[in-house]
Amino acid sequence: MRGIFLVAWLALLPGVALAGSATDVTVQQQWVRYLLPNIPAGGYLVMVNNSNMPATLTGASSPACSSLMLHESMNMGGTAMMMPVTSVPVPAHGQAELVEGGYHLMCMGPKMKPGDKIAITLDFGDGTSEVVSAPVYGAMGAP
Ligand SMILES: [Cu+2]
Repeated sequence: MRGIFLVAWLALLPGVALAGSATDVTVQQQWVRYLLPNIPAGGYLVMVNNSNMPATLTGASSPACSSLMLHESMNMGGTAMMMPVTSVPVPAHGQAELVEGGYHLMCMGPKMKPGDKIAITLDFGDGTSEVVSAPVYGAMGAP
């Protein structure tokens, strides 16, 4: 009896550990701006952290991009620039926005057209990932 009880208890452990560390981030308002095949497409969205643990976006990928990078736009001595970043923090019970002029996704080699919906996988620091479907708009953004 005792042996069976121990095995059952151990089997529960991974589930308990997972529940304690799972990212509880809701992704909203996702969309992609597509210009031309040889111009990287920008990806924008809002991440809402519903938990009391800080979360971190650590990467992204999409079958519609040869690579999908995390970027941050900044102003360096009056010149607008963008730099790759390794992560974007999402504070506990807070949110992080990927927007024009701030953190954003950069889709290199975009294979899409306005009107499409592309799948974007967002990877988080706790090892979880989330797939969202993002509508593709043209230069003017949402119609
Ligand atoms: Cu960029």
